[in-house]
Amino acid sequence: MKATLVIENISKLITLKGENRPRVGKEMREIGLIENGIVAVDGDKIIYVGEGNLPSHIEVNDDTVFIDGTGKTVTPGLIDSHTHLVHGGSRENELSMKLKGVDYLEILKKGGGIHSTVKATKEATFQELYKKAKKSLDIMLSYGVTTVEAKSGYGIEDFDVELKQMKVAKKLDEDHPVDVISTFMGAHAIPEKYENDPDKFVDIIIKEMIPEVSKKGFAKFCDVFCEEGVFSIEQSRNILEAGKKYGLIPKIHADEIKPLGGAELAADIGCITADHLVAASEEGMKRMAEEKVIANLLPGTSFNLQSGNFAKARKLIEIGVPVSLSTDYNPGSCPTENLQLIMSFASLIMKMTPEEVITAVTINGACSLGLEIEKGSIEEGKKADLVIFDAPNLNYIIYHFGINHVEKVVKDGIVIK
Ligand code: IZC
Ligand code: ZN
Repeated sequence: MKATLVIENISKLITLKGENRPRVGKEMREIGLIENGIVAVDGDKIIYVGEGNLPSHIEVNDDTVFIDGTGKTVTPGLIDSHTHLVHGGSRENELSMKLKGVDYLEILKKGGGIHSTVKATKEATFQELYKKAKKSLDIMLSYGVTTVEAKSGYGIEDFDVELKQMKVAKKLDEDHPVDVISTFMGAHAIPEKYENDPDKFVDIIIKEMIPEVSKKGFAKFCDVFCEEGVFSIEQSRNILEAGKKYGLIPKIHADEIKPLGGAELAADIGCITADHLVAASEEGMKRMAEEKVIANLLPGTSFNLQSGNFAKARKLIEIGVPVSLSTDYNPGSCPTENLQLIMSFASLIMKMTPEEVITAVTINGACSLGLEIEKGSIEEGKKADLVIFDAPNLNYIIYHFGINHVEKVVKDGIVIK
């Protein structure tokens, strides 16, 4: 076997080696650390992972690229499994309202928030949306992210805008080194026009939009913003069940602000992830553990909303709920592409250990997107998506917060930076 790329003398090689399923409980602290590690790649696949030197069956030649990992930490490519990547405009105009104490749901109720991004996304051309999202993907990649989930949801009643967002995500997946996985989230806000009859809008999503998205193959997942004043538990259930019938895997924005029972619903339906969970009930969390629904936690959003409330990560891990972590990158509640900052928040604020944090953004993140067979760990046969951090160990990356520790990213076996 011939290697096209070899990373050698790696001080801390974090493999996440293990079964291709969500890691729970103490498994989230077993990161498969190899000191003085070596990784060999052929094309876009990992062909060898070990300690010390290459074994004799791995050949190298003049074309083989060598990288010295002395003093470095190497991890699988990071996975950001919850973003609202494709959108028009920005919402810095909300900052002064926020500083006066007007909260996220009040701004939304007044026709701002998501509604203002709906307007900006409608007004933006395909090219403008593409250019803006590409810039964000470039930043994400520079921070070590190699796979990103992207939700629609800024078209709401205007289905053509929903399709435009998903087409941008698809084109970026084709053009950009970062893999972009699409989620249909028509159920993101109640359009003004349906304020007095939201069930009519739910009906349109179920009968018209979901079948069309599925037919076009534009999305892998279906998501709903289940929240007070947005979509109720019953409406969310109906939408996600309809999505399931059309092959769209259910995800849910659950119990972010008000405790509606989103966690319980996620367990009932068999969602792959329930995201946010800041206000989730004890019963809901237990039900998620039973059904192995992944808790996709977004502490950057809690930080930015300044509510003082964060998801109970320690509790979730202790009762056996698998945890992943994401940015929730969006123009309102979390305008940052920096997943490393989110990793520090998860540890410093939610008290996750660095080992749990890296598990949450690699193998568990891959599971949150149904990609665990090909991604999320450094093992023979998996995709050569790797991050070389200029950091002596994992703790250093989490502790020295707010900056970018990435030295190089390897995507599909190609050295990017
Ligand atoms: O644009 O505010 N929470 N949806 C649900 C968002 C945040 C995105 C936004
Ligand atoms: Zn979100």
